Amino acid sequence: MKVLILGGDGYLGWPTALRFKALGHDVRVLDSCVKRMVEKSEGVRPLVQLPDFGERCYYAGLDKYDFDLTDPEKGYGQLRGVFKDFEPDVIVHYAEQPSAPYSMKDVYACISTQYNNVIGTLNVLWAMRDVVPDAHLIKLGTMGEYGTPDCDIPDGYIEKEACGPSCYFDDYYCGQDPEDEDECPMAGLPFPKSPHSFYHLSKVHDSENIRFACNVWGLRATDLNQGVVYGVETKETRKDPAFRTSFHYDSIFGTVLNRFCVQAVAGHNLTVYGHGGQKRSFLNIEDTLECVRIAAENPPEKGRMRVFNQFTEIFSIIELAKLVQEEGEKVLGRRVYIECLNNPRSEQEDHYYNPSNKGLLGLGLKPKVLSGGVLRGIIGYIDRYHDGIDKKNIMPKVTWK
Ligand code: USQ
Repeated sequence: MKVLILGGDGYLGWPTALRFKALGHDVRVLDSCVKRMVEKSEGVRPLVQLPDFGERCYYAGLDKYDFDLTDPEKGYGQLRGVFKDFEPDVIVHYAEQPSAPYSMKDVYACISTQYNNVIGTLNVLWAMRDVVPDAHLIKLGTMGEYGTPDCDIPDGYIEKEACGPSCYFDDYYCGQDPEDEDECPMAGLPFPKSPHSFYHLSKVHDSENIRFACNVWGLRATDLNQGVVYGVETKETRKDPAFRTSFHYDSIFGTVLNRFCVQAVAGHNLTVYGHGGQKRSFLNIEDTLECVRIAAENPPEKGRMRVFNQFTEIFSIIELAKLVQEEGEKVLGRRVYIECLNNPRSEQEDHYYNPSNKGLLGLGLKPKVLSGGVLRGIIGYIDRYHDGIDKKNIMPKVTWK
């Protein structure tokens, strides 16, 4: 397959490119490196310094494009040129601003997040329509699109089994008695969204735009609603120091489990926001690559935006902190402390949470779970680079209020 990775310089885009190349596919990567610029302006950096984008592509033998696909004058035209030149079968789209706290920082960061994410995706959709209408778009969405509703969360669309006592709508919406066991008359409609940041909202807007483009232009797409990713390396990034990926632990770009592992190594209290009862879905970085591979090898039919919830396990934040505390004390040979901070975000801390991931499991995903030495491996890796930890970027600085 010809695989084009948009956002190929990032935490997930880079190892995805290496994985598809290792599988024997023809891979090219595109990135504007805007994330590296934002890191500088925010005063944060990855744990381990990386070669620049051109160098790492050269070492890895990957052809690259480095322009901004949101550029108002040239973005769309350049993307059309890439599609004409390479004619990708699969376009994996990671080229988005990935941080919820960044999007909540101020009006400029919020607008640049939504502009970058929504406009970038629109350029991809239009260029696909015009040049490669049969290609398969694999778009990274987020589990945060759904929020934490008081009901089960299906793979993107309301299922016919949604009717019955646990129905989340009342008869005001669908005209059906909620006690009825009949098929849900709203089956097939997108599941309602209730995201908890302007970043997560940008992904909701993307999903709607992609679904519309599939409906009216007959494109095909997979929207991967991904949970919180953790992990430091993959089979391919381990092979050469130049292949390492961009691992963040700061309060802007670091995700929670990665942050807790770094905090344990740095001798910092683990920063649980609120009392930590909030539950999230998680997956290992290896499983991100695996899910994208599975999606690529099993494309949907034309005219359809398929949705998969992409995660393997569910934890509350306090559960995770306790796991890191326990494993950290064993690996590091000293006490690890947990601190419950005033929650800087606006989110429910006690809630029902039962999302489905049956779509990807049904296509053969074999989850790599957190137990069984995975945490030990992550903490051990971080400990080797503990000199690179910048402790002043650990505490949260952005609040939602
Ligand atoms: N949290 C803490 N302490 C911390 C950091 C986070 O308690 O030091 C809590 C947050 O309050 C939140 C949860 O951990 O309840 C997850 O926060 P996060 O920063 O790990 O994840 P989030 O901001 O939701 O975003 C991340 C990625 C994003 C992806 C999303 C998947 O940055 O790109 O889309 O995870 S999900 O969370 O399922 O929407």
